[in-house]
Amino acid sequence: MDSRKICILGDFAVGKTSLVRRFVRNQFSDRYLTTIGVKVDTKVVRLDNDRELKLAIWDVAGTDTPTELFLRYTRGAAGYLLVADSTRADTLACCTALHDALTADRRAIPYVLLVNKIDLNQQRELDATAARQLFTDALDCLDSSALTGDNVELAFQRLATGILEQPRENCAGRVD
Ligand code: G3D
Ligand code: MG
Repeated sequence: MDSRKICILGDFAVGKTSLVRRFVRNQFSDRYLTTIGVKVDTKVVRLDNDRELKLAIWDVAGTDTPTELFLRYTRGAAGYLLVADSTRADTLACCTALHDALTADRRAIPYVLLVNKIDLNQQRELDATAARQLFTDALDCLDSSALTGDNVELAFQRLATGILEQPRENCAGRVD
């Protein structure tokens, strides 16, 4: 089966680890440690026309700024999820910094932007409509919630579809 590396990127505590947990195990937990080091989960996504793609999802702590470590860990990725927190508008600036660093480091690769924690509507400072103005080259900008599961599956599906639609010579991130 075709397999690709993807990364989940964004500022501290925006919900990266929670989104991966929701997607891979359909769980939400508020009792686990902040990610220490690298965690790689894999999951097979089923796309239209019965196509399948195995995603190796890299979730790494301490990559909220575009350091050398950040660039090293994203190398070989075929795509990424960029996550902001709807209750903290400033987390979008982090997404911009990470996106710009990645774009400068190599060819642009497909990504989906998520404005997460959309369930916290009383504290909302930001939504996907606002984010879309800034991230015009994103495959999609979606509001999401790792708590309710809103748009989590869809985000990974959109990314997987976008990766498979890449031209053949641009097949970064193969892990098979
Ligand atoms: P990170 O991996 O990006 O650092 P985490 O973020 O997944 O560790 O999540 C940080 C905190 O936000 C956690 O709370 C987690 O439960 C919460 N969280 C993540 N996603 C959502 C969401 O969609 N909705 C809500 N309401 N909370 C979310 P704690 O309290 O453990 O720090
Ligand atoms: Mg984490």
